[in-house]
Amino acid sequence: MASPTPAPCPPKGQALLEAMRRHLFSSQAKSASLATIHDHYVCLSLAVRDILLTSWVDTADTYTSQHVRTATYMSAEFLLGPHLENNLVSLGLREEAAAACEALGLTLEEMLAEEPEPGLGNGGLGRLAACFQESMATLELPAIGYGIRYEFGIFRQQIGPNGQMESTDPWLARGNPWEVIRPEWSYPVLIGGQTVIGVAYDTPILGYGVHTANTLRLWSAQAPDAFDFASFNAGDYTRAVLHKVQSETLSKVLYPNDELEQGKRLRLSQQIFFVSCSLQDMFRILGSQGIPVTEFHRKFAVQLNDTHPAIAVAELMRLLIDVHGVDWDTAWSITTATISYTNHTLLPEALEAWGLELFQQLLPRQLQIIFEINARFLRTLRIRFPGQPELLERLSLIEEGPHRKVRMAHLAVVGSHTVNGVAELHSRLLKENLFADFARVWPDRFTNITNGVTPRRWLAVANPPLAALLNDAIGTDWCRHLDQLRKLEPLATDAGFLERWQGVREQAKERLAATIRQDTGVLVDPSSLFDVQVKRIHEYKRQHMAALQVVERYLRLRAGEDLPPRTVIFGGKAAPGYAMAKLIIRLIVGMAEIINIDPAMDGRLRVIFLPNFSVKLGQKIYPAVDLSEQISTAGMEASGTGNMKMSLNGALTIGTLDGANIEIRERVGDDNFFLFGHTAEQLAAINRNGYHPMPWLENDALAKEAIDLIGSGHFSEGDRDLFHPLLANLCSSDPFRVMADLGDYRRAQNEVDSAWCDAGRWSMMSVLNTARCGFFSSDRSIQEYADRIWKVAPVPVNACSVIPSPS
Ligand code: NBX
Repeated sequence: MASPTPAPCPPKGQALLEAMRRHLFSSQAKSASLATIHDHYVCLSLAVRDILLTSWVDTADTYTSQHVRTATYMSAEFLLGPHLENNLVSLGLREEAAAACEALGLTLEEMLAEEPEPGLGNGGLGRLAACFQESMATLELPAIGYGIRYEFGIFRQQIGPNGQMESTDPWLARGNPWEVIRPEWSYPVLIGGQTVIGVAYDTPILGYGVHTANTLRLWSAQAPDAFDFASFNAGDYTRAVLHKVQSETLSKVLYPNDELEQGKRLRLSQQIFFVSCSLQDMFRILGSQGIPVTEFHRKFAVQLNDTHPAIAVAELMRLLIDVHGVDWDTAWSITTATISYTNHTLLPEALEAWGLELFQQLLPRQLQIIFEINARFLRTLRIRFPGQPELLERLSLIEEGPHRKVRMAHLAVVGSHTVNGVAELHSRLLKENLFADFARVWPDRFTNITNGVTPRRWLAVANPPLAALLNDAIGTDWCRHLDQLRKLEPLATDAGFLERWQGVREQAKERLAATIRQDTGVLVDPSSLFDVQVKRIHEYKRQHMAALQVVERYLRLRAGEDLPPRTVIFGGKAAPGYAMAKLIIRLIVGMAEIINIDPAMDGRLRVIFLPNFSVKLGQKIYPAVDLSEQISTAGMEASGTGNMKMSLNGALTIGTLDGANIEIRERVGDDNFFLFGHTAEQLAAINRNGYHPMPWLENDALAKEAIDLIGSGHFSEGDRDLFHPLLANLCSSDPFRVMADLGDYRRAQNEVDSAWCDAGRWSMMSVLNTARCGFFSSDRSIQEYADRIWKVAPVPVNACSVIPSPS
């Protein structure tokens, strides 16, 4: 007898639509008539989640059954950005989702706009961690990301007439469809004599075009008991819940400081909290697979994302010795075979050093272990470098003086087998300056791995028209093998292709112009040159130098010079306590106010400060950049990653020889990059002779005029005092050497103006930037970490789940 013909499998869009309808009932408990846009967003996310769950479950099964070697990435920050669109692209379901939305009378854009962004990071370091998670999954590497589930992420920034205003970011207020709580994986952490419990919340990180879905495991703090019965029964209700409140404060909020260490008690508590939970979780995994603890380093590689998790060196020792009964020497070889450390900054103010008193109060046992590590370390040094007490003092894990401190960077270097910087120049300067003494002791411990960014989020998701053009021109392989962009090179002189290229760029610029109008009320001309500097506001990044340049342009235009139309766009958050950074924002806002209403500037110059720069906003900005401003003082920007995102999307860079700019220029070619400024070596020489900005300024009439105009209150409603701290700083110490580079910066900007006037040539240079940027994929960075540091190999995941896929 013939078997009945199976029902035709509905197209995936239809399946998504059905799943959305089902979730409206079963998850949101609503009928269509009551459903809000947010309900629909949640339903779409849950429908997508249902699909990716099979990969997630299969991945966990595969890793568990094959006892795979696993890389773990420990980071206090993961600046993930929204999940929905990224997951749709990874699953190849974006169009299907758009169709499903349409069938419900919605648009996919509306859904995407509803998603709150998990802003669990400050800037570069946190975003790098997120790109790396995605690349590890795409490369099918067994990996776990470990961090903190902050209830409040990076503050929201609003811009008023007085500059930046901060408000909290309650990103979890309406729930989070992308995470799964794992109460069964909870661990106690003893901090200052009190126990806090860390509960795991897991988020799947999908690889692109593969069946792998790795886990990002973030810890949320809970009190061991909801309340203290003795106090409760005695009627003291506040006291009864005191410990609960104190404990849960631990994962409440992300510290909003970028590259500044404040030495706060809560911060050290956050560090030990997430590090201890993560290490205990690794021991649990070992145990569950029947692997002896002495094999820890064979099962796990642990990467420290800067020194925030450096306490892991002492904590792993403690767990091995105190909990698992391993002897010191074995524990030390396991620890140093497991841990490696990435440094992300040379700025001295970012170096973590914890006062001994605080350390003793909060983590007495870990401090004891640090002293023992130090004693043994100094003993070997005394033998190797006899009669050099200053060297020992410089290398010690403890900073001596009236306020003795634990140097976390030293702990990280001593406890690691490998230490890396994040771009060639940065890694060299680490060896020559910050870690020069350590490089003498262990020259082979130091290496470089240049940063990268994920082409999925930063090209496929952020710039669909460009992605479509690439697919059409060179095939679809670029998304997994970014080097394939090289195939574009011959097209850089193809008139037909250049026309399409320009069309794609215009679309992106129109889209950004619409966002600018919505967010600031200012109308900008999409055909003007979009000159963009978006990143954290910091003096070393020199947003004030770009601002001075804008004032100069304004003066030149007012004097009747003919310059091509520009829209200068700034964005970025200032740490709430960083007065100078906030003053820089205030200056840009003041300039924008005056310039944008000046009829003489109409059609020639616009200045925009886009509020609340974030991953989401970045996805709209990067594709629309003509000129990428990467103008940090040479030697100060460890790498930069915004520079890569912009160049990848076809922007030309104006930049100094700093961080990864150097490597970008090497690859895109010096004809396709506007270079200016002193090199790190030249600046070092200038510093040795004693730097003063005045001689530079005295020879520069235009710069003087610009500074005087700012000082006159022109951009501050007549207030001559407002910008005094900024101008006085520039004219006296000028710590970031703005005056030394300003003249050459102007020269390079003039070159930009002339190049822009030749639209055909500009497009060609734009294509070549994209074509030659393949190196800056985070897939390449992660491949290097996996091969050279972690020794972790890919483990492909096959679809093997017994749970049927809903489609
Ligand atoms: O890390 C950034 C660097 O400034 C960028 O150049 C680099 O591209 C990026 C990724 O490697 N650093 C960063 O975001 N933060 C810190 O380096 C940091 C260090 C210590 C600290 C706070 C922040 N206490």
